[in-house]
Amino acid sequence: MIEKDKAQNNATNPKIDDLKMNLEDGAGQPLTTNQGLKINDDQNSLLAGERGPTLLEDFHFREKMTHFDHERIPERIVHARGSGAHGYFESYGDLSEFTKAGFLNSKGKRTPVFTRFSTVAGSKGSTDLPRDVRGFSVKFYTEEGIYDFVGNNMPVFFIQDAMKFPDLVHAIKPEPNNEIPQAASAHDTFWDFISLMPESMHMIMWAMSDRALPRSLTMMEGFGVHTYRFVSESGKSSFVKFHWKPVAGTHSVTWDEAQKISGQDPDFHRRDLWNAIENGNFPEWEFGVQIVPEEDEFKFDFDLLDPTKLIPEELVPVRLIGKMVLNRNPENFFAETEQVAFHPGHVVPGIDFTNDPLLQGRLFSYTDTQLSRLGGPNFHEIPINRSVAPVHNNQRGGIARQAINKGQTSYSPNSLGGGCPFQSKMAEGGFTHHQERVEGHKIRTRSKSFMDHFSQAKLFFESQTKVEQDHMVEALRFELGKVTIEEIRERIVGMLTYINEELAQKVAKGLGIENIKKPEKPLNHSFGADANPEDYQPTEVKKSIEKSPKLSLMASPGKGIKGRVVAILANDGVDVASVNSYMAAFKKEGAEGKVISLHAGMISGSNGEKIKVDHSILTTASVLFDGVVIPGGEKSIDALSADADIIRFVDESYKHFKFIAYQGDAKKLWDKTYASRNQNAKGVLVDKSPQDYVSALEKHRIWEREDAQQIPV
Ligand code: HDD
Repeated sequence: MIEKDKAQNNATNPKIDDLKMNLEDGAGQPLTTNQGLKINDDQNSLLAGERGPTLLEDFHFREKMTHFDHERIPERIVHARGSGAHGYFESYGDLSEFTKAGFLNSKGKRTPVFTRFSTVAGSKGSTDLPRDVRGFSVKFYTEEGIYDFVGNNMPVFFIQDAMKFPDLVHAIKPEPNNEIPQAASAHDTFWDFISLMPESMHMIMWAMSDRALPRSLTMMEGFGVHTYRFVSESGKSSFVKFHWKPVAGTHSVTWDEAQKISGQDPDFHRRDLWNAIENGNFPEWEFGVQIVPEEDEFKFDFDLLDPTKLIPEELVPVRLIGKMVLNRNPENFFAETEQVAFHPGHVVPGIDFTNDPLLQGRLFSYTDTQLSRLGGPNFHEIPINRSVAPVHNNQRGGIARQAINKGQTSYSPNSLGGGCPFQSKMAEGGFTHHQERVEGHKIRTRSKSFMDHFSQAKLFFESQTKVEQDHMVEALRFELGKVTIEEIRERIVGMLTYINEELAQKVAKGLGIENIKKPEKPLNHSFGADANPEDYQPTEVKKSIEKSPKLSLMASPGKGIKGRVVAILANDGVDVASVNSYMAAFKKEGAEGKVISLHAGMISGSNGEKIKVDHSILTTASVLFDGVVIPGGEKSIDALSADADIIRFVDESYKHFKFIAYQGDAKKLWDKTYASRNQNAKGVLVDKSPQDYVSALEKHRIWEREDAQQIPV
């Protein structure tokens, strides 16, 4: 533990110190019951005679079995599948001009964090690689209490009002009659709902883009989605949108890869995050804010309170204010990653809410859901959820209460307890809500300023590169191709015409829809029984900017190749010097080379030196790597080129636009691939240095490879 602390520079992480109180380590200890009684036999039940019935008296058996019977808790209703890690946030400077939040107000100030990434629709045991939004939650253990950032890897949402959240989730989850499909949006109920809710179309564009298929949890952005408020010490309020920018850049995998990864390694993202941290390649994100002065609230051609809209970075640049480093894996998945409870309503002085009706609904839902998921109102006492700032109040009792609250009084005001615990003045850090003036009639409605449903969907699509647009067309063809009801497909394609005619045409072609019906109003079917449908229909498309290049995933390639994993194909007789030089080049950059061979164990290089095999070809696949390198060595190449799985490995890497390097004799292997039919194959490095390969890999993929899709694997 102490070793680990040193390596991870965590010696001063107060949350890690706090968690140590609850660490249990059975190493070198006798086995006991939960009551501390030493156990003599944990192998056999207590029987009446050698072949007799088990006795009810067997308290050890009963205790062990009862605990086991209750080991599971309800999974999260959404975001059930997740992976988490500890780390710290370091502030770049002083943001007190805008917010009094202490953790943002001095250069170099460190705050412990626990971060959980998730998929949304799938169950706890589902694959990491569905086409889905990813959750991005960060618990900041600040000196002023817990601040939870609860966002996604996409900056907008499907719906504008929390009232629709149960409907959205019911529509996307497996269908209730047969519980099919798992972790997928490609089914009738999801698209039925969407086809009646044009407000979803901007988010649909994001969900059909490569953002929904991240290469790694460490290579995706995070967004707070809603407009929040910053409040300064003097009470000045500004609007703020939160961003996380991965230092490793934003990268994705292809849909063909994603589907294959789901079979080869459904834990792909979880393993990748875990390994990166264990190997000391700590993932990093920069924290950014878009700040809008209060007086500019109505300056935009969309409503800042509408969570289906983003503020283009070209209009309000993102100011980077700190960095998050994840440097420690949890000790125990259940205790930490499963039991952590996030809530957008956990704020500290200096951060406040807006009237975004989606956010307002969330402020109710998150505590409510923990009551059933974590079993009662004391979930804040679970070690991972415990604040490092002291907690004192008059709450008492409840299931599994841990705190032993002293004293006679548990009410306020009191005189018997000396008035304690006492209220803090604002100047002493007491939280006060921003005094926003509010007036209006009590009505169920949606603001007219929320009705421009298509302009940002259009902006997003038209800001993508050609490659990304093609992927979106394919995604929509796939998703809608799985929809069995023709009218639903037609409705969606009709809606696409409002975003981009060409997009609609291409999707229609893939679905065999010959006559696209540009749908007449009402397009939106989500309004009350007595409402005037006209009031709820999408309004004219507005265009304050034509393009927002920052919306392309490819706009942020990052620097270096940290976190990438490259396959090195080698067998007995391989050129050891070459393997070693690639390995060293990758390690130097925080990436990994993995030796893949025809068998597990060790292989002997051309000079007799032994090399450890990481995976036999039987246990791995090209989709689990970022690229492939084939060093020379006659004997090695002879054996590898006679193996069909190895040839497929290289071809599949080619199909997925990965950089391939081969050396010397390895040409013989390359010549056996389909890919080699193209004399001018792009992204294939022949007899180049490891450094050349590293530089190429920085690009992640060679999307310019026109013939990639033609590889028949
Ligand atoms: Fe939510 C979990 C993100 C809308 C209700 N949500 C949850 C998690 C993330 C988000 C990242 C997982 C937290 C974790 O790792 O434990 N949710 C979002 C974002 C939204 C959003 C970015 C839109 C901007 N959510 C949303 C609405 C509601 C909820 C409108 C309900 C009114 N979300 C929940 C929930 C969950 C949840 C049911 C499930 C488990 C949990 O809260 O703790 O309460």
